[in-house]
Amino acid sequence: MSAFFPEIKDRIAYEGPESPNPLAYKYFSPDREVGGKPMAEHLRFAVAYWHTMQGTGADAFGGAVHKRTWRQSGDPLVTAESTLDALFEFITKLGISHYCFHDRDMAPEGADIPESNRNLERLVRRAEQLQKDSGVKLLWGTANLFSHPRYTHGAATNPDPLVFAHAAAQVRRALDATVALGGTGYVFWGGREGYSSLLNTDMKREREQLARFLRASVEYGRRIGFKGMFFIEPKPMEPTTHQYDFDAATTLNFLREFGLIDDFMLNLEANHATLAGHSFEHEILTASLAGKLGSLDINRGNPQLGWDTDQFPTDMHTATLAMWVLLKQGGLQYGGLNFDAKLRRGSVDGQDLFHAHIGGIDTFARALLVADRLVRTQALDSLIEKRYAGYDSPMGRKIQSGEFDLPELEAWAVQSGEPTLQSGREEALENLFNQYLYSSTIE
Ligand code: XUL
Ligand code: CO
Repeated sequence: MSAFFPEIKDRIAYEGPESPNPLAYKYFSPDREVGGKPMAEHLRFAVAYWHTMQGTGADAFGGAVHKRTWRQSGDPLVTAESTLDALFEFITKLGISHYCFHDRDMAPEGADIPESNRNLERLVRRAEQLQKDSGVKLLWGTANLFSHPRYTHGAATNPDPLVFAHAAAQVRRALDATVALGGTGYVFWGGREGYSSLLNTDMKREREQLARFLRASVEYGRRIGFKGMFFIEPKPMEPTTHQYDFDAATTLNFLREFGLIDDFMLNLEANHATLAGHSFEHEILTASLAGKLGSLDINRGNPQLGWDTDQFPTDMHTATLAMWVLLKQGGLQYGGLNFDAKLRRGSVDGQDLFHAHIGGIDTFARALLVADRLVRTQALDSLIEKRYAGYDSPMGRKIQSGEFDLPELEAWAVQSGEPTLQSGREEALENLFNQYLYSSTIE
């Protein structure tokens, strides 16, 4: 060990909320029991291969500024191997359990499909060994169907069937890799599945193609013994103007429309939610109510910037509401909390990767503790329930059961007169929520 992060000597440890050590956890204490299971099991944190290991700090205005020792070789396969080794050193030193990858993160694309497949198989074998040695697990795999120039006009939704076939070939092998590495999930993020102009787009066809592609992928995955869950990750825009998987509600509708609803759950990303004009918790609850909350990408956007900045999460408010919904649905059976977050361009040191992940891990660890207390005390739930107490009256029950007609309700309204306007107590509830958020009781 300590080949790539020599400045981090030991595994990051829990030192409690008052520790002055920036390289220690203040709240993440993996074995601490929360609601009957260890904290680490609730959270199942995953490092995102692409941002954490391959991030360069490049943006639309300038190239790579993050130099990393694991990408010094001129040979792409040697670089891929040292990147994989560095990933496992990083996760082990962080003391968390999982990672997520795209096929092309793990292994470089070859000159043709067979060479790409050989590259991936070679790296998957190495990952299998590293997983065995370290105990680190794969949360989910996916295929990068958006970076290569052939996917400029989409992958499954491309007007050219040969592009569709290339995408199918990639998903086939990415599924093979996910199964070999024991992933509990497989993600489809729409990448370039969307359009920028209706002047050149047959939207009906493209949505049907996407559905057919997903159907075939599920069939293949099940055929090779994939026992995990297929996830779709909604995003409203970027790279295309109109992404087909706009948000949770749009994606659920798509899955129902094409008979795919039983085969998929959603992987929801915080920054994608805000781009769609929603809060993260709105998206999470929308999926949860449909029984489709599968996994989370826990980055965040920036209120001043209107694009997918993929920053590390530090906002306790959002994280707590997310964990609150998650606990109430009994956790995530197949998923976990994948960072999908990258360092700011100016954070050039390898050590910054530790600070970023430690902050995100502690944010969600504390959020879990607060959410658990909210669930146990029912502080908010009992008030919400009270707000709807009128439905416990005889007529309220009738309405809930659906056994009423409009004239009957009119007669009741005439007889009862004008309803009393009740306060929603929003400000008082915000104060109560803050009291929980900042309470030291949970520590
Ligand atoms: C893109 C995004 C992806 C997916 C996996 O915005 O979130 O990284 O999570 O392809
Ligand atoms: Co994501």
